[in-house]
Amino acid sequence: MFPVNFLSVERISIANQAASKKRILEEVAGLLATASEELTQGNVFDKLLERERLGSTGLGHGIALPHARVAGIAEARGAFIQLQKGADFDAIDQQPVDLLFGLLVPEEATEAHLQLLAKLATLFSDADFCARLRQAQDSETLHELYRNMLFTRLYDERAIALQRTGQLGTFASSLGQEAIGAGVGHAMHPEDVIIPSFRENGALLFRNFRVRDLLLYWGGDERGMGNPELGDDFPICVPISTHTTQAAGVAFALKYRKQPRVAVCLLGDGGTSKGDFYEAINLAGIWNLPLVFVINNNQWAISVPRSLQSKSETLAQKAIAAGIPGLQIDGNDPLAVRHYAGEAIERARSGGGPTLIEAVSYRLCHHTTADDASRYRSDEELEAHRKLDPVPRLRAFMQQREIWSDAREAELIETCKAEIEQEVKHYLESEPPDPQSLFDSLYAELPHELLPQRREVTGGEADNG
Ligand SMILES: Cc1ncc(C[n+]2csc(CCOP(=O)(O)OP(=O)(O)O)c2C)c(N)n1
Ligand SMILES: [Mg+2]
Repeated sequence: MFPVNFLSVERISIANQAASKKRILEEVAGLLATASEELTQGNVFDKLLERERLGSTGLGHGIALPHARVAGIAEARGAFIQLQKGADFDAIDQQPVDLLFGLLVPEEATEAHLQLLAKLATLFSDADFCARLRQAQDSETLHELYRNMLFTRLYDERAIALQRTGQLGTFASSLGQEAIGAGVGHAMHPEDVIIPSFRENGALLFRNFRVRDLLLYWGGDERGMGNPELGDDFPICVPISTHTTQAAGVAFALKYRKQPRVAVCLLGDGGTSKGDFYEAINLAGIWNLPLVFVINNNQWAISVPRSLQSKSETLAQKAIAAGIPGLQIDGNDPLAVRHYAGEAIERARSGGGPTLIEAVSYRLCHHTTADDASRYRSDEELEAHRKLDPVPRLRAFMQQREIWSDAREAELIETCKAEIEQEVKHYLESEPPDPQSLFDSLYAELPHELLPQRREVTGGEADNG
């Protein structure tokens, strides 16, 4: 074994960068080649291949860029770039391509090494690349993110089984998008306020929402969102984008009270077509609100694909109209989500105003249990995206760093399942809600015409008058 820390494998989305992808790659390769002239003593990339480590990243078996094969930076230092299998370097500008960029650094990074990192960061217009790499070293963060993602996946599976056996209402899974909920939830402070839509199970589970609450909610029981432990967090919002203006209101209140707290609002790609969304980002901008919007661009809004949703090249650029920062990130990379959500949240907390983040992911599930996606999307598309699944991706990354093992995986699955079963038991054994509660949370004062209906469900005489 050679003495390196395998710091990070980054899947950097360069699909929407203005500059030519080919030019960026050529510059990266050139930079590595020059650096290696001074420092190379061995080819780390070859050593990695020898150990078949790349094959186990879960990020796709790639081919090395010929230029980058001279990427070793001294015995234990190096960098490599890898293209998705089958990618044609000359045609790269026409292809949506995943670029895999890895860095190997010694335990004590030298100045030369950090300088190289900084230069690479500039090329990717990513000034915080180094910070992100440092974060990738933090095993505790990785374990917390992974536990949340795995737990969310197992909870989803169980909820779908309950729905299919008539024990739960319609349910929206977050399969394939777990990195978004995990990264955002992890970045929030307990005193912040989440204003969620319905696909952020992981973010909710990082807060005080319990599985039993979520199941009650999807079982049609409002008590699920009534747990006093939820504090100021908002309930799940199914009406599309109506919560975005409410989020602006929440953020205004936090600012007005001079509280160092941040409102975080999650929505889908389809939600960005609503007028409410434009109003909300406009207010957030002009009032410089402590508000972070995170769009889960899972490429579909029920059966409407992203390509028919908006002519806008990215959803992130909608921020330009509101005069606020907007960025598009890889939503299947939990470290990227954690980093950029954290940065935006802390900027908002310190008075720096709102941010719009577009996290690009893919809905590997049906829209909800009431949907059959095979009627409108191809198996090929689904299979292609399955390869980018964030859960095996993070697991492979941790295994590669030797901070995860099959035994730990089995143990974690077992504890998560046991915890979920406890919660399911609570849910199934809950007393049914009082029928009159149907009327209680909708209006401050019940309209006159609903009074007779309320009396009817409480067992009183029907009153038609
Ligand atoms: C105001 C409103 N209109 C229509 C619907 C029906 N509806 C439920 S989900 C959905 C699509 C949402 O797509 P997106 O915003 O991309 O979120 P995703 O479901 O993909 O997470 C629609 C139109 C709704 N819930 N609310
Ligand atoms: Mg969507």
